[in-house]
Amino acid sequence: MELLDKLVDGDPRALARSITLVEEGLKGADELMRRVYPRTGQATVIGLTGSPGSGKSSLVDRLVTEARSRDRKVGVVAIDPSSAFSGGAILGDRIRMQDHAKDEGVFIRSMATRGHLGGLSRATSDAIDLMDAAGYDPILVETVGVGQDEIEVVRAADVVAVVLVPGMGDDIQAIKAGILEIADLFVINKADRPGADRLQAELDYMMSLISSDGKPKPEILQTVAVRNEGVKELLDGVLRFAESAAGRRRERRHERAHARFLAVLSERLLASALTRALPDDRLEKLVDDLAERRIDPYTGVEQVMKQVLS
Ligand SMILES: Nc1nc2c(ncn2[C@@H]2O[C@H](COP(=O)(O)OP(=O)(O)O)[C@@H](O)[C@H]2O)c(=O)[nH]1
Ligand SMILES: [Mg+2]
Repeated sequence: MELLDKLVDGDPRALARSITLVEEGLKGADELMRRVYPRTGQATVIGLTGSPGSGKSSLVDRLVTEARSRDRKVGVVAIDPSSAFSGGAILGDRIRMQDHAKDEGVFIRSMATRGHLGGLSRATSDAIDLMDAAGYDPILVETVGVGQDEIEVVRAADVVAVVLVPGMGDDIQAIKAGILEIADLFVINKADRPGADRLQAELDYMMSLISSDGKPKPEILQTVAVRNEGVKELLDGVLRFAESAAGRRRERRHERAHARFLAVLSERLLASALTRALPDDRLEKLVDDLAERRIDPYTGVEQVMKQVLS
């Protein structure tokens, strides 16, 4: 398979084409993934999450430069929250990332959250695998910490860094509990602003209340992305965690494989239900029947399942 050979050779165009092929589920995608999969599992996957504007893209940009200075090829997956409010942020990302555009050792890919029918984590995992097979390591995944889908995506990383900013004061109570739980490491970015130490103390206290289940307390690091301060330490910190016993690399990969399999299975089952049992306007008609109470969802699904499994 020519595409695979080029991909493994590290040809960025082949990588870009492969990701599109798989993301859109085009002909040859399954075969490609079948061949790629045994070559994956090499790269360290670093997830960065946090509120919009906390400086994730700025940090990713600096981390890329730092990793490049260590002679590593770096992959970046940026999950675009496809909503109006972030339009500006994404534009900013593009401009920032242009510095790396001519560097063949850096591969950046954005993925939209929309249009995946719940398959965002599947598509992201595939993109990560393809980058991995092409020799990119580490792979950075940036996503806003909202929505179940995006949390799934970042959870699948070997190490998850949650980015916070000072000046939130008592609002720290308002940080979504789910986000705190997935943190392997906290980054207080914009530490040039007042309140970084106070936030660190609050986080420290909060984590001492939460993490009593034998899990070590997440490390807290301060950074100033715009001045490249703390970035080296951040890269060291995440890599150290990913390699450590606390990183539970095997366990995490097991969890990831489990979630991945179920994601592919459900995506395929859904697609097959839609094409085999509910083609054309059959879904619309069924929905009408449901809305008008002519049929209940369970009976509807049972009928569809019969056709899918027949
Ligand atoms: N003062 C200060 N501003 C920062 C820092 N890091 C990022 N910013 C700014 O915060 C804004 C949002 O950054 P961005 O990286 O796009 O955040 P993202 O939405 O989390 O990806 C930009 O205007 C950055 O220049 C920092 O350490 N200190
Ligand atoms: Mg961003």
